[in-house]
Amino acid sequence: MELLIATNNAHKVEEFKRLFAGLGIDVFSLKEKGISVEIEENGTTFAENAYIKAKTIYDLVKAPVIADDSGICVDALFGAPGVYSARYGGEGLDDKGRTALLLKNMEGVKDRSAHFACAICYIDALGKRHDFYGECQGTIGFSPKGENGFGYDPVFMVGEKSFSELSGKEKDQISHRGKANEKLLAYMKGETGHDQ
Ligand code: ITT
Repeated sequence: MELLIATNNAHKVEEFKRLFAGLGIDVFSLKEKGISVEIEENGTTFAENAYIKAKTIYDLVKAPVIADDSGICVDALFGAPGVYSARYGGEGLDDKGRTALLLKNMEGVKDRSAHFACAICYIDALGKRHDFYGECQGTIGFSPKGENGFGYDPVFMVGEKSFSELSGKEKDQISHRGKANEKLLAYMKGETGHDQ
């Protein structure tokens, strides 16, 4: 089975390729299939945005697609940046800039609890939509730590370590994306009648 990942984020592609490795599903990125589209993510929930991305690409290829919409939700910031994680602080900022802004907005804040959230939308070969969701609880650190991962990983602490201080495989075992994907794989296993 071929599965297309409807994302322009190379880090997500890398994580999904790892999560599907050895399961008999050939995972392709949009780039690998020569598809280049800017999709307006105007939903207000992770699930809505994941569906918008998956449906846009499904309509182009009419083949199985998954999309991921994810972000970091900080309790003391009333859930921000949340669905706006990729656009936090506006267009001019990169991962480092957004992370620095988050740390600035958390200056002097005692309650540092936060979670990463991930909605995966799978549209199957027949065009039917399936939604999966995963979360990972943690805290916001006081400075960036570690070199691995992407986005807010350097400031997202799970215990003593940031996501960026974990190996990819260690992150997969506890991450929001890993958990949502586990549910997707369990669904696919039922769909095909064998392990995926
Ligand atoms: P696509 O929409 O093309 O998939 P994107 O990067 O714009 O790519 P989102 O709209 O889902 O993806 O935004 C998610 C943002 O949340 C992402 O850019 C990161 O800043 C952050 N994020 C999500 N998952 C993360 C993770 O595992 N580690 C660190 N940051 C993450």
